[in-house]
Order: sequence, then structure tokens, then C-alpha cells
Amino acid sequence: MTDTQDYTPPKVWSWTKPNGGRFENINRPTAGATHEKELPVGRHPLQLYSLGTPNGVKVTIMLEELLALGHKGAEYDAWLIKIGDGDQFGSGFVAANPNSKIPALVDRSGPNPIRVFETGAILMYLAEKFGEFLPTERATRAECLSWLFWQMGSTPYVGGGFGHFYAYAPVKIEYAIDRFAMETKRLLDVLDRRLAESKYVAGDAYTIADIAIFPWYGGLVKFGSYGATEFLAAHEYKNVQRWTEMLYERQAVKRGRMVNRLSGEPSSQLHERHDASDFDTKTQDKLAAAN
Ligand SMILES: N[C@@H](CCC(=O)N[C@@H](CS)C(=O)NCC(=O)O)C(=O)O
Repeated sequence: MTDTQDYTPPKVWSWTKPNGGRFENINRPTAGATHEKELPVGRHPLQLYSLGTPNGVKVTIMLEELLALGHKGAEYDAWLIKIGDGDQFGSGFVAANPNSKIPALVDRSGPNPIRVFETGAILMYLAEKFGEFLPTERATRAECLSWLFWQMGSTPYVGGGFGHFYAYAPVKIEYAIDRFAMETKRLLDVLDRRLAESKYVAGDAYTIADIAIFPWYGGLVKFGSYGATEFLAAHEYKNVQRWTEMLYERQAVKRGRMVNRLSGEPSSQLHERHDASDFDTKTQDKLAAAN
């Protein structure tokens, strides 16, 4: 075992030093706002405050899918929340999500704004509001919700566990990487076995379970999350690959992945989305050409 250090935890932990990890500037042991800042409000019924991470992308894919089906009430403004700059600790954002994590949704279509946070809750809220992507038949609904919550419960091990120790931690700790690589591969195998017997995650129909799972596990096998595709031997998960490619064929998935995105090809980055036409006119390549 390499990179182990002698460390005896004190009786009571205290926050005495930055941890040296990639997100040390935003990590802290307390909740609540650090500064006063109202959130902007656009003209659409739904206001989304987000960033193009796997969690953020779940919601923008869902909204683009709803719009593709013709639900005008799903029109949305997507505002950029730069978590590296601490925007999630502004007072307005904390009012929308006391947990200070993107994404947060505010539905302003009724007499009083409704806030929704946690992506599982946001997906369910939108699915119920528009009557789409959440089966009503009892058994299929149970399957869909089981996989939705499987994603919510499992991916902190992938991101906060494997991704953190493999890609972001200031030291490579063999024990931690082994521990979470094992779990991440086990989770990929769980999904792979399910997709060997089922076209979509919950059965024959595309649901919010697919929308939730795709950005995380599709990210590992297709989009190079944490630079770990080879390390995890992602090519071995053939059914996850098949399903990822199938979902990536969907226009709404492609559009949803572009919204609030701050990395990759300039043509794939739509920093804020306030109108459907923004995909044609406001990606970073178009904005650069216009200036
Ligand atoms: N369980 C949450 C997770 C959200 C989450 O972890 N968001 C991350 C970005 S992917 C974030 O906002 N991190 C900022 C921080 O930790 O300060 C959800 O599904 O909405």
C-alpha cells in the first residue's frame, strides 16, 4: 500500500487548514449564505440556476425533452451558477436551495414561486407537472423510481468518492482509489446487467430514470469523466455503451448537455439559455465570431 501517512484524528475535528483538493476554496463545514446576492429572474415560467455538470445536465435534458414534446410551460431561463466562484453561497441561491448545490429550480408559473432542489425531486416535480417520463402503471413506476433513487444514492460514491480521489485529491491514496474504483465498477456492472435485459432502465419506455443516470454513467463510458474511461475499462460495459449511444442520438439530450456548460468545444457551450434560438446564436463560438 502506498501513500499512507501516520495520522491520528484529534478528539474533535476542527477546520484549521485548506485540504489541498481541487475544490478547497469552496469546501467548508457550515451551511448558509456567505454573501447577499439576489438571483436574476427571466421571462419564462421556469427559472433554473445551474451549471453543466452531470447533476445540472439531468434537468436541462428533462426540460429540453419536455419542450420537444410541445410543452410550452416547460420554457425556461437557465442562469449560470459558477460553483468555483462560490455563487451557490449567495443569499438568493441559498433561499432556492438551502443545501447550496446546483441545480435549483424555481417554478414561477403559479401565484407563488415554488422552489425545488435535489435533482431527483426536480425530475419528479417536472414529470408530474407535465405528465411525462414517469410511468403511471404501478409496477413500471416502481421500477422507474427505484432506478432514479439508485442513481441518487449511488453516484456520490462515483463523484465524491472515486472521482475525488482519482482526479481531484492532492495525493493519490491507493486505498481510497481502490475502494471507490471497486464500487464504481460494481455500480457499472449493476447497470450493465439491467440494460442487458431491458431497452431502457425502467423497461420499454424512456423515463426520468434514464435522464438521471445517463449524465453520470454515460459520462464514465463515453464522455471521459475524471479522465478514467481506460482506468475503469469502461469498454467492458457493453450494454451501458449501447444505451448511452442510443440516448445520445436524442436531440434533447444533445441540447441539454450544452446548457450552462463551461468546458469543451466552444460550439458545445451555451453558458445561459433564455430562448430556444440561443442554441443557434449564442454558443461560445458564435459569440466569439460576433465580437
Ligand atoms: N444530490 C444533489 C447533488 C448536487 C451537487 O452535488 N451539485 C454539485 C455540482 S455537480 C455542487 O453544486 N457543488 C457545489 C458545492 O459543493 O459547493 C442533487 O442531485 O441535486
